[in-house]
Amino acid sequence: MIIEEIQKKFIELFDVDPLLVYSPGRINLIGEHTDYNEGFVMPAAIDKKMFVGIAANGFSQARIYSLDFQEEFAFDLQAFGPKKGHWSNYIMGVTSQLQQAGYQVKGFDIVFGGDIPVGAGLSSSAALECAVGYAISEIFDFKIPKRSLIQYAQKAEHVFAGVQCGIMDQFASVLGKKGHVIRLDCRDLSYEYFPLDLGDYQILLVDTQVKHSLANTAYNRRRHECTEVVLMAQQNQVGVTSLRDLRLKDLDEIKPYIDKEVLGRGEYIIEENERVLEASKALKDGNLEKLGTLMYASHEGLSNKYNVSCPELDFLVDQTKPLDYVLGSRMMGGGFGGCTINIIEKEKIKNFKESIESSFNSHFGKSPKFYEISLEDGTGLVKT
Ligand code: GAF
Repeated sequence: MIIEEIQKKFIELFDVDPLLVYSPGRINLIGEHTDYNEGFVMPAAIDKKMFVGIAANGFSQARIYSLDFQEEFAFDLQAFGPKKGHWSNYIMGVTSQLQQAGYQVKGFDIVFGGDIPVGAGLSSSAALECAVGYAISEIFDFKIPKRSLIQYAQKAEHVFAGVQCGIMDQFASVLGKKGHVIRLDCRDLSYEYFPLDLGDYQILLVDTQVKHSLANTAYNRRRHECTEVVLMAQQNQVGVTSLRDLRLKDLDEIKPYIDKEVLGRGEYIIEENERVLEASKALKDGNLEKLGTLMYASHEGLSNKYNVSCPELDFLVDQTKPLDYVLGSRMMGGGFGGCTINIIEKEKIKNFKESIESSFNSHFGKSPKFYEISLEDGTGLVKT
């Protein structure tokens, strides 16, 4: 459907058939906010995707159309800069990174759209950045290595969107693998695929539909607080470059000198890194109960120590706790809204949805959304 819409709009606007590429959104099983602390994460690419139609246009201009916003935008490739709060930043940001890396980007036209809900914590922005980077690489035959593409997309987010994000989202979008989660070490970008065989269970996302307008500011602040802990620890210890290098006992030594809340950020990250490693072992052993317990502990830390949850997310996680058919639940992504990720018995999904819908509604006066997702391959060409 979306692909046909893109093709139709492209021909209407630019009179040629575009090359079509896609880049998926992502989930994250466990390992939240650890990526920018050189820690471990466990994301996967999903079957919700961003699609980009692209063609070279022979000018030195980029002309873009967003299907979702039904809006056109153009920029001159020799002179452009961030446009506060606008979707074009993701496209201009990647273009700028490619130019800085020495790629001679010529004029191009783009029509894009997708089915990744925006603001739900499923990384629609990373998917757009990765799709655009890959699409430009394809039409101009740049053959950009995947790892570089991931890094350009991340940097685009920093410079043009102003979010000092880690690398997890772009990595998962580009290197996702069907049926697998990725355990990524964000320190050296080494990774391992783990098949996700959930048997009678499946992943269900519940979307609070909450989008916090200050989420980006709070995200950048968390990043800064983590740096504060590291700087303090460096006074006592040599060889510390990130929270990844610290253990809980190291925090005892700096406790008297640091704000309690900031110290909590450090504790959470150290514990969450540990949980990702335990979760990989649980997955290898097929111990889904253990995985679920770790997910609940992750939420607890995100809510009470890292302070990135919100009442709606806490409510959704709490609702699952008495249910023996839900193995684990936690908020997912940057936080302050978006989705919870749940591991739930397939047969019980219908009942679960009905009961959560009604309790959420009577509590918050609105309905959540539910997404049953599958794990898919990362960025590529659309086969038509
Ligand atoms: C957002 C960021 F973009 C990621 O890099 C990551 O930090 C995540 O929040 C939290 O784990 O999605």
